[in-house]
Amino acid sequence: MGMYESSHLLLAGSIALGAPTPKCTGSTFASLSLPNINILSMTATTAQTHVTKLTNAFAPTTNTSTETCQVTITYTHPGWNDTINTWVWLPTSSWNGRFVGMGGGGWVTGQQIALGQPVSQGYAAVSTDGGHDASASTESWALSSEGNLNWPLLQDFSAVALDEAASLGKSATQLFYGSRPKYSYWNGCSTGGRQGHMMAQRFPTQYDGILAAAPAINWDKFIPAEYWPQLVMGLFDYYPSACEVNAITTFAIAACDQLDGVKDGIISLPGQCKFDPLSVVGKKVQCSSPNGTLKISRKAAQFAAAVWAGPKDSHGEKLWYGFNHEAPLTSLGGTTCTSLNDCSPSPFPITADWLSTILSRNASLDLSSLTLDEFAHLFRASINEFQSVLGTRDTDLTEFKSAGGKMLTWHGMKDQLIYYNGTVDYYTQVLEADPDVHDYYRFFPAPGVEHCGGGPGWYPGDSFQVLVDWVERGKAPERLRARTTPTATTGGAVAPTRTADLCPFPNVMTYVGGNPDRAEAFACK
Ligand SMILES: *[C@@H]1O[C@H](CO)[C@@H](O)[C@H](O)[C@H]1NC(C)=O
Ligand SMILES: *[C@@H]1O[C@H](CO)[C@@H](O)[C@H](O)[C@H]1NC(C)=O
Ligand SMILES: *[C@@H]1O[C@H](CO)[C@@H](O)[C@H](O)[C@H]1NC(C)=O
Ligand SMILES: *[C@@H]1O[C@H](CO)[C@@H](O)[C@H](O)[C@H]1NC(C)=O
Ligand SMILES: *[C@@H]1O[C@H](CO)[C@@H](O)[C@H](O)[C@H]1NC(C)=O
Ligand SMILES: [Ca+2]
Repeated sequence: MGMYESSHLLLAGSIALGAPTPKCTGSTFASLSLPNINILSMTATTAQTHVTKLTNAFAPTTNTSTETCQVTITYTHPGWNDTINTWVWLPTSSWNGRFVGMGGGGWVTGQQIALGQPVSQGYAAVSTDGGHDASASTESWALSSEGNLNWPLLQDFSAVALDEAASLGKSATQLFYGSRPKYSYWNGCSTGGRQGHMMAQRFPTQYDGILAAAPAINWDKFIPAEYWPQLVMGLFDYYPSACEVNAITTFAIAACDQLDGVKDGIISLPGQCKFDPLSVVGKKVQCSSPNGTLKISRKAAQFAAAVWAGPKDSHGEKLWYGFNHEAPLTSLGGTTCTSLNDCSPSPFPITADWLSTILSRNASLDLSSLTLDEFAHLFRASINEFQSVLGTRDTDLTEFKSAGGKMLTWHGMKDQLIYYNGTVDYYTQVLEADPDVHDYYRFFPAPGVEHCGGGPGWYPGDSFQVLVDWVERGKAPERLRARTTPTATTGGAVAPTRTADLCPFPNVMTYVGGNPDRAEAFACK
């Protein structure tokens, strides 16, 4: 943090020297343009940006109020009938000379609200709605009329608006401060992680550094695969309560916890866990809301085994990965219950929308009677129609490498929404294509961490600053410092914060002895 502060002052000082006071008016930005767009409107207003919520990599230690020039650019691609809002926020004083693009989540391309934190840290920042509002239903924007996909908006969400946001944002930054950003970064998790990979793959010169966590790459495969737990319940005609499913997960963690050498509720070596859920059939479990006692059923055990194994078609052909044993199964395998033995399906909305609205072009399609063959058919349609649109898995990063880019990815092994092995799969293929990938793209598995955070594991909260140091000081992260969340409780007591250094894949964070709350107890092997 100390080094960061001094570089911050240095850059701000060098830019302030002799520069005129920037004016936050429409005329300052009047020359903004791109050859393929029509700007419909543009506003620039000065406002105070208040940041109180301490989230993500930019978490400030105190509440901040930053005078900001907030620019909103509304534009269309002629002939596409789309309307995109792109927001550029520029701190009026103490700009740190850097620019950052902020990613979205789920179906959300990006939101203005994401810009507060980077602005409070001196960054010029951009985000875009990609042509659809964050709160809009999938049907309302992804279908242009009944039975017809809105392909332009899907392309905007996938890639097009992201590239333009970077170009417009950097130009606006230059027009405001009189110089281009010295360094440009991407910061995103989930959809934001996919977007970061998209930038590296398709627009390799836009960002010098990319933080792309728990990436929603392989979208064409993992999104339909997210429906698998619901399909399995339908095929078994058994809808287990969250209590029953979570109890099986708890048994699995208990059985495999020690395999990594430390009994801490985390499975750091997932490949070694051979827990058989049938071994806990008949075990009694105490439940609350709904209250009662149940015995683990054979069907619930088979459900867990099928979800851990991952989706397969009726010939037993593997379609995608399953979950690690420590990942909660109730986010995708959700049910709503009136009592312990009266539950109904509650699919995760993104995968349900994907199968109905996107793949079947019918938002009201009834998925509850989907057969295995129909599911496999939709899965293949998803690959055929969307791999090039949203798959985001070009494994040739040569251009990003030549441009001098650096990309940092981490993924929680307890991720309950995006199958962790999909990131392993992608990184392994990039590594096969270029044995030197380590020089510019590193992937850090995070044991015990859920989707983009949460869980008992070690969260790498300093990742963004680590990336900045890699880009600007050539300080490549050999390990990634991470900490457990102090609010995690064990037996009602506040658990101590544990520190560890995550290891770059394919190295494995390995317990070597000593106090397992301290980083020295682990090595990368
Ligand atoms: C920060 O702002 C929040 C929300 O306005 C407020 O509840 C909190 O007390 C503030 N904290 C400090 C340290 O000022
Ligand atoms: C353009 O999109 C709007 C909704 O944003 C819609 O009302 C209008 O019919 C569309 N026009 C054409 C020509 O498709
Ligand atoms: C994930 O991949 C590893 C090998 O890389 C394998 O051991 C493990 O079984 C896979 N897990 C799932 C859930 O597919
Ligand atoms: C469930 O049990 C808790 C305490 O064990 C109790 O407070 C609650 O009222 C019960 N709820 C129902 C619906 O019985
Ligand atoms: C959409 O699905 C619903 C429910 O299955 C069906 O009634 C309707 O005809 C379908 N619409 C189209 C356009 O196929
Ligand atoms: Ca353990």
